[in-house]
Formats: sequence, structure tokens, C-alpha cells
Amino acid sequence: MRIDILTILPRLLDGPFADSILNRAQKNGLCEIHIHNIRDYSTDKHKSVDDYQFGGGAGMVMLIQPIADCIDKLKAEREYDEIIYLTPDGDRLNQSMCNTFSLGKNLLMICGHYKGIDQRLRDHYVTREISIGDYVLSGGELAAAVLVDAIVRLIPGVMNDETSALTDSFQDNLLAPPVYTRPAEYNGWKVPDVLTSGNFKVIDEWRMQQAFEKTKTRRPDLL
Ligand code: 6GU
Repeated sequence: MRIDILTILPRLLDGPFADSILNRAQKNGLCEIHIHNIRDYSTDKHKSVDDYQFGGGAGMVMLIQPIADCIDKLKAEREYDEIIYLTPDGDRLNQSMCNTFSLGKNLLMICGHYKGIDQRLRDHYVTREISIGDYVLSGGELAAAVLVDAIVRLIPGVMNDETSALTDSFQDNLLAPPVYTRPAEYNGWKVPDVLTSGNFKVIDEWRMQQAFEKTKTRRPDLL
């Protein structure tokens, strides 16, 4: 998979992809992440990326030209499965959307700032508008990092344990059951006996029951 990210703050995206799973996925050739500085595409002499909004009001709007030119260049080189605009007024991201995105070959993401991008970019280029939750971030970069992480870990071969992504919370609309590791007793706090019983059928049933109970109390909306 190839992911292109358009941003005015490329340094914000230096960190998230440099370690652990995302780094290994890139090294192993399972995904390529390309960051594009929108300002590099500005044709005006001040390298502007934003301007006042028509109709007045506080807050700047990101200009069409630099973003359109960057997208046009990338689209001339390959076809994109989706052109995603990260915005708090987009569709709220969930696991099933991540599963679908992870099947794509080329994804393009646009990070917004200030009041956002000119509506005409949304009308003529953007194919999906995604929010990562009901709160406002100062820009789309951290949301793009979240989206990339949630997608890339689902690409076959990216995770060590191939079945691990399937047992995540949400993958079957259930929250994950509690997990324990050694020691079996710490400070008098004991691991549930069932987990050390060696009876995997009973363990599976216990986990399913725990997942169900947790979902029922914390997130009944998922059931
Ligand atoms: Cl995608 N962008 C911004 N700026 N804030 C957000 C968001 C996105 N999702 C939730 N809050």
C-alpha cells in the first residue's frame, strides 16, 4: 500500500511512522508513506497556503491552488482508491472503515488547518471525509497518524502474530477481554484460575463471556 499525506506541518508526522510496527511495515516493503509539504506547491511569491474567508469571519481557509496542484501531480502518477480529508465534521472513523481502507492500494490524505480547506476541494477532489472522534484537534495531522496506524496494522504481514489483529477490541463488535502475564500472583493479586487451567475450550468461553460483560457495561451501543 502507498499512502500520500498532504500537510502544512510535515514535521508533525516525522515521529509517528518512525518506530515499531509502522517503521517495520515500511522497511519490509508492505507500505510506503510519503509526506508532502503543501507550501512547496504554492505558486505565489509569499508561498501562501491560506487566505481570509469570503463573507468575513474569523479564521483562515486553506487555498485551492497548492493542494489542487499537489493532488493533480500525484493523480497523474497513479490512481487513488480514496482521497481522504481529515476533518472534525467528517464521518466518524470505526474499525470496519479501517478494514475497508486496508484493502486499498493507494490512499491520499489531506490534513486541514484553521477553518479548513476551500469547499471546492471537497466537492471536486475529496472522496471521503473522516473524523476520528467528537472533539477538535488543532489540525488533521494527528488524526492522519491515527488513521494510518489503524489501517497499516491490518495489512497482511505487518503484525507479528497474524491472528492478533482479529482479536482486537471492535473487530467483532466486542471489547477485548482482560489479559494477564507472569507472575501468576503479585502482591496477593491472583490471575483468574481458569487462565492457568490449560483447558482452552473453557478459556475461550471465559474470554467470550468477559468480552460480552465488558461490552454490555461500557459500550452497550456496540451490541
Ligand atoms: Cl480529522 N481533524 C481535526 N482537526 N480535529 C478532529 C478530527 C480531525 N477528528 C476529530 N477531531
